Amino acid sequence: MKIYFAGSIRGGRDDADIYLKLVEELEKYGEVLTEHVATIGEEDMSDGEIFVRDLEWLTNCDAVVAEVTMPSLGVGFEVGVAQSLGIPVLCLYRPAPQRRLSAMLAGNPGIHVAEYYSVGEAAELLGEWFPA
Ligand code: 6IA
Repeated sequence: MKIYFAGSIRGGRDDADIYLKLVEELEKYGEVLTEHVATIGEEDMSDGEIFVRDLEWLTNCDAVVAEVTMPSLGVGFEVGVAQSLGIPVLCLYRPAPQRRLSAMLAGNPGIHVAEYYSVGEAAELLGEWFPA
């Protein structure tokens, strides 16, 4: 199982610690192609090279798990591409009073949006979503 993990990079890195823990959980279910989303440092790649590499991974993965709490243009784009390719998408979202998830995800019947409040809860959701 090749898993594409999507999380905000230029949209903001406030949730980077959570991405790291989610990637650790995802490694129980398969190969995570995009570990760098959790561990990112400066990469010696142009934006064009990043786009081509990520699209190659995205089009060849079996599942996408996107942490969508921190709004990110890149993550929204990746979710849309995956959906149009028929790749199963799980979006993990932490609700809070001061924010609302985009209707393009929250109202989208073609993807699965799951709310969570702790990494433990997210881990349970992953266990339910991935085939045993
Ligand atoms: O719009 P964003 O930057 O928040 O988009 C984040 C999403 O796009 C992630 O899920 C990644 O898969 C992808 N992505 C965007 N930028 C990069 C990147 N930049 N490296 C890898 N994937 C990326 C490297 C430069 C970084 C040091 C700022």
